[in-house]
Amino acid sequence: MITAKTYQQRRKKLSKIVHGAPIVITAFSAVQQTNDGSAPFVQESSFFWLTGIAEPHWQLIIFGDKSWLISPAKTAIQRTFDGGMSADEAQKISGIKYVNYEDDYEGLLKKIALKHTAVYTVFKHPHSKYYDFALNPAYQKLHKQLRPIFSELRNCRQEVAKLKAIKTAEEIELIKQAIAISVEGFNNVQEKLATARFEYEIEATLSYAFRVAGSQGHAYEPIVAMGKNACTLHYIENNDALPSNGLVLIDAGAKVGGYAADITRTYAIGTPSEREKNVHAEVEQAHQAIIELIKAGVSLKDYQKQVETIMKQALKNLNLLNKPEDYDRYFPHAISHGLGIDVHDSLGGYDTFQPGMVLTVEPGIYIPEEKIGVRIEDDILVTSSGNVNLSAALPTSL
Ligand SMILES: [Mn+2]
Repeated sequence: MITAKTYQQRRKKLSKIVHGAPIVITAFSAVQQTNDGSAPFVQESSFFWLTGIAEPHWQLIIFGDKSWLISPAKTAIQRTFDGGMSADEAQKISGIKYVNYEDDYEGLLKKIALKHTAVYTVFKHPHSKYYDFALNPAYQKLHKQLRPIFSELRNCRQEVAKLKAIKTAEEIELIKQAIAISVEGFNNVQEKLATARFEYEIEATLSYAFRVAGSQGHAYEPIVAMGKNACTLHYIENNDALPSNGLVLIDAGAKVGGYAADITRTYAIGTPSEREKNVHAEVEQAHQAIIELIKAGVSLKDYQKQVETIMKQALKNLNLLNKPEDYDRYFPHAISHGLGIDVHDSLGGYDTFQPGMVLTVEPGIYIPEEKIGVRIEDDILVTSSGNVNLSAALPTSL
């Protein structure tokens, strides 16, 4: 559990980095799923990291050593249907003394703007122009509110990301719990493989295991993909029949206290072909070799270079590297990403691995023309002397 004291320390650190300038961070808005129904809510990760509040429509103001939470205005009817956190509860979780209501929000910002004309806030993700979905409207809404009040809006996304990238002991504990529950789910899946006939049976096994163990459920849409489906990297339908002989790729992780696990295994069903076994063996070997590269102080550029050497060798051993573009063709995604509140967390823009970083290592080889896709993914904690594979309890074998 993250204590109110920790949230206070985080706000203090961020305030110090921007030299006491005002910071306004918004919670995400709840968004429509269909007709009169809202999509399951997931909080904006910077807001969650600074407050611990997992409800939509709140705002956080930090100015020097003072912080305010702005509670969304709710009608009595909205409260009856949706509940909603009280000021007392919000204070207890976040350690913020001042909880204001939406109606005096602008007045407070205007008072602050008299003392400081520039304001820091989190801008939308720099890669968001490549997303094929609508962004949460909260960022835009907040910027519209701030623009007439402050003369300058400054982006502190990178500063927050840098702080968030180094996990504290209490965060690592939550990630470990999420991993332990995920490992249990994968163990149940292995028992189920002999009788399961459809991908969704494996998904259901994981969902049951994650919830019955008390986690918040899946940290992201789980992937259960046989043969050809495993070559579609974001395949989440999980509706196809499983082969009687072949492979199934499973990418899933539970969420505990807002923190994610992210694990992938590729398992045999019946008797896989020699080729399938060879692809798995190459990925497994590369996975182990890549994990061994990680320790504090190693530059991320060097890491990337060595990963390329290892993956090229693996592809060569499988006769898959005949021209340079084959590399991206058969290994089309990143080897690693940070892990935390966001499943794809930032590594904070550091040049070298830092103690306390948690990241995935997930080599994969995908051969659509042979209907074979293999990925193995573990969650790695960087330490000063090397690393700890937090998901090592789950064997990587077929
Ligand atoms: Mn991943």
